[in-house]
Amino acid sequence: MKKIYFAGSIRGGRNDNELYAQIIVELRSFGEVLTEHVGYNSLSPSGEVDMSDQEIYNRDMKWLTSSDIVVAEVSMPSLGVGFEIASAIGLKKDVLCLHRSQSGKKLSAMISGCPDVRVMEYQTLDDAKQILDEFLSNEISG
Ligand code: 6K6
Repeated sequence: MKKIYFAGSIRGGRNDNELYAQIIVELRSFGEVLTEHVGYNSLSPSGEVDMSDQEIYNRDMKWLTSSDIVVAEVSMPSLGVGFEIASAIGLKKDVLCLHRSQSGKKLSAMISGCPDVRVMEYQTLDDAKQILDEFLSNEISG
């Protein structure tokens, strides 16, 4: 079973967390999603968790290293997601970035201009699902 690392904004802002949860449901049909908590409603930017930032970093980097595929929803700008994308590139992972065209924010040129990531614009959840199906079917068969 492929391991999928899903990245989405946490301290960058939680406006899209329901969307993340729906993307995670879709990702589950292609493999094991290591970072399901990114979609949790209960995870607020200021919410308390029983882990230090250092523990979170160490755990997430371990998961990122062990993953086969990285999918990031990048409509809500997040330093952590940008860091994860750059780290994933360094680790030679295949990275798909999903950006919602109507988010009102233009994607950072450091992501959209990067030749090592696939960036896909989408409008609806159905569009996103179709993009994921295409990307992940190729990944899984390839
Ligand atoms: C405590 C309070 C709120 O959230 C927490 C727990 N924090 C995190 N737990 C798990 N993963 C995290 C946490 N903070 C950041 N990450 C990772 O960075 C996730 O994998 C996200 O993809 C990304 C979000 O970065 P920020 O900069 O938006 O927080």
